[in-house]
Amino acid sequence: MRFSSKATRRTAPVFLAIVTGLTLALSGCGGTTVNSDSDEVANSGTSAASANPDAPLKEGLKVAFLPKQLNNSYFTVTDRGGKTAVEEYKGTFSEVGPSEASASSQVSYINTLTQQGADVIATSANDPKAICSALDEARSAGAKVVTFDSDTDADCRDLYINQATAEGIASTQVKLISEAIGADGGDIAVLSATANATNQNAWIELMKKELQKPEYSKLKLVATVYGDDNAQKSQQEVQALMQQHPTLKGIISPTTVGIAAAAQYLSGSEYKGKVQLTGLGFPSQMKEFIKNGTMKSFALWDVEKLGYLAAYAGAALASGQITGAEGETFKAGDLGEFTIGADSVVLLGDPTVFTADNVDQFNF
Ligand code: RAM
Repeated sequence: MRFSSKATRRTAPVFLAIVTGLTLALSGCGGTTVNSDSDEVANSGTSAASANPDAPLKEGLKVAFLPKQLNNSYFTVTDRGGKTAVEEYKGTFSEVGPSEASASSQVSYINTLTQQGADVIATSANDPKAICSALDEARSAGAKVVTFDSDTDADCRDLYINQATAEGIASTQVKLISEAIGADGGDIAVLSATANATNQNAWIELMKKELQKPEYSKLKLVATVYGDDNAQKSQQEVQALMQQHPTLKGIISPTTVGIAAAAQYLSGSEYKGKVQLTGLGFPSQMKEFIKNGTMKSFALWDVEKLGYLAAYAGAALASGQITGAEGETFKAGDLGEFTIGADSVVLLGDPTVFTADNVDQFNF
């Protein structure tokens, strides 16, 4: 047993209350109706009526994890969670992927997986559209496609496993930078991953909305730059930001690679403790920068559980337990039961905020 958290029943973001009610209603009548208001939920090409919640998980499933890029420790951890799950249900786990996170770098890997007859492809997409036709071919050949972390357009996959609501991720980061800078506010910038990343782009749009709230009227977003989830490029971008915006008061980096690179740069510079930094990072990587005064807080979710959940979702699809339709439920090993929400999205949980008070308590 790997995870200690209690079994929870999760649903998609905004629709929590509605979907919970709907789920109860649906389970009373077979539990497999597709929401006809949404074009996107009918994406699996499989009739919702064909789901058999009692079908056993198949053994011997070929499950491939295809991250944005291999040399990013975030995906080492998601994929480790995926491997644990696949071993639990006696499938064959593999991990393949590019060394850089450019838009189409995943296409050739998908094509190979299709040729090899993968049953499940679990992927964090570098671009919402660039891999869609390759995924279409994979699905036509019989593979189930689960996106996690960074989604494609909804009609390119069977399910998306969302780490936390995009609204929650965005509002948390804006709140943290605001608290770190203090009441006087000032100019801020975003150091993102790649310019095409579905997940970061969704968060940035929502951060912009959040910044329009009256309580953030003294914060002004002056630049968004892209480090491409490459440590060296991310540091160069921070350096350039500081040259172009000498009055900058804070940086939000919604990427584990970007925040670590920015912290490294700031901690060795004249800006340490003067230019605030927050975003999404690993406690194990970021705690030294909390302790040395470079930053005060940051956030993330349970990355290993994200991969574990994605692998179980893929097996539930490939075993016919679910089709990806809203309201269906499946069990994800130690994590318990999950309910599919609107747009075929499954929500892992809430982000955790790390500060000097708790950063030592986490081992990832
Ligand atoms: C990087 C990747 C990933 C993102 C995390 C927070 O590792 O861009 O997609 O979710 O940061």
